[in-house]
Amino acid sequence: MSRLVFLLNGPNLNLLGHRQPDIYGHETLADVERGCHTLAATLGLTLRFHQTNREYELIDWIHEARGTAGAIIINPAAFTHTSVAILDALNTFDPPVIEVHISNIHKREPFRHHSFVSGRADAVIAGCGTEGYQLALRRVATLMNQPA
Ligand code: CA2
Repeated sequence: MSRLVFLLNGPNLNLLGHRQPDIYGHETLADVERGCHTLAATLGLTLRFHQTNREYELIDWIHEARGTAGAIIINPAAFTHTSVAILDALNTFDPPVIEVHISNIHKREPFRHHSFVSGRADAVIAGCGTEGYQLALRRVATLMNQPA
């Protein structure tokens, strides 16, 4: 299995660490990216880390991951709750998919309780803060190290 991992982030996550620290913490997305690259290296994974405010870019990266990546970790942000298109794209990707949310979406407004992406995800991590990304990387490494 390919040890390349796509870690994809959706809209407004570029503001991480700059607004609403009570919900999303003080780490910036650059901090998260740095930490994930460091951990990925120790786990023997190669990481492609992306963020976009555009739905189609997430879909294009999921398509790019097909045939090249061994896993996708995705925080689709608000698209979690709206995007059948992202679900459809993930359904074309066979290796593990892990959905990450920094906040516990189930403890928040009712409109955040439903995730289209969870219909495809092999695991969902929510409410662990930015540590959730690291937990997802560790889970990916575990899955990749399991015999086929
Ligand atoms: O908890 C999460 O990770 C979310 O995916 C974050 C999304 C939200 O729409 C989901 O319901 C849960 C929002 C991302 C916005 O990120 C910001 C970060 C800092 C300041 C403002 C927005």
